[in-house]
Amino acid sequence: MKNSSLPSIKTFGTGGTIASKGATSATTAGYSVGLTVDDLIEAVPSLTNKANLDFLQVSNVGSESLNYTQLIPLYHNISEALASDEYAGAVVTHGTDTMEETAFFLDLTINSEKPICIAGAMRPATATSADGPMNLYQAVSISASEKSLGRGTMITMNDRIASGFWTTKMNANSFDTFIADEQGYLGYFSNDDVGYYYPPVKPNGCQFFDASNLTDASEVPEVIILYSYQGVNPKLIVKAIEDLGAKGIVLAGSGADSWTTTGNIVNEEIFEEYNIPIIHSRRTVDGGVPRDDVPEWAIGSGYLNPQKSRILLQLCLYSGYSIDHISQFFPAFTVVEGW
Ligand code: DAS
Repeated sequence: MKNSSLPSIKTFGTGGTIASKGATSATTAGYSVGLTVDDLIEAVPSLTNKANLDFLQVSNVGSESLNYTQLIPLYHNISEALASDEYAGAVVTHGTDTMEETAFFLDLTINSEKPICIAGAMRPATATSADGPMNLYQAVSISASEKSLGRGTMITMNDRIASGFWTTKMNANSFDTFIADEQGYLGYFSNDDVGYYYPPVKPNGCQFFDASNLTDASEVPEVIILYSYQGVNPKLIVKAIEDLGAKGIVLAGSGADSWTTTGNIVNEEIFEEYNIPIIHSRRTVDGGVPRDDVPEWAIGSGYLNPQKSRILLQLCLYSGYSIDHISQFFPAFTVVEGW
């Protein structure tokens, strides 16, 4: 029975460590997904003081196994929930490994002022001091708060509220792993209070893509990320396009995006032959790609890391945009008018 004085929040389960069980209470690695979203909600009785919760299990896997096959239904289900008067916001429980990709995708495609909070955990539910229950509690509280309107998709873990657009998983093991070092946090959760450092604002470069007609993963063009290292094989790009059907390439270049001299020659030849967008991003964890570092036929990713650049490029290609048009969607490192 719903409490009419509380907002209703729809919670979507996708799997991840937050829904995982280990062999002992000391197990913090080598566990597997074994709980459903209703188990997670049931484990936090105080949620009933915050919101009326409905839930839907969209998938139940580690986030490394997620792709558009799960993301598309997740997108449609969230869009539908937020479009109805019934729900004030949405929460997604998710593995942390690719959480930033789902957050980025939803931030670009969900057309709603209502909040979406994605929460996960670094310890399985069976571990001593598991972080999942508090992260879920905070995510529901944040999505249920009117202060969260107009802030897009957020990642909420470890008392911090972070932008789904910018935030990256920085540490493979520690609780405090979701960080946007350059852009900072949006807010905090402290002693049952939601607080924001700024009024609602969308990040520069956060454009809306209409995915309402997107129904199948096969409709999303293939974009492949190539990773730089000393002696990287310059022909990988050829394989990616000719054998694997890539319609766009993201380079995770060294430093601020450098690629080998031979590789740059092959890349330019490939660009001339196939006329597909080649985005220069960086393998470094943070920082931007300066405009002047990027060959004139290529596109710099700005501050976007390779995995976020891939999603943005896929949405641009899905929307049928030209290369010139696509280049305008990538946030420039050099601040220009309109940014
Ligand atoms: N199991 C990994 C995942 O689902 C890690 C995690 O959730 O923390 O992403």
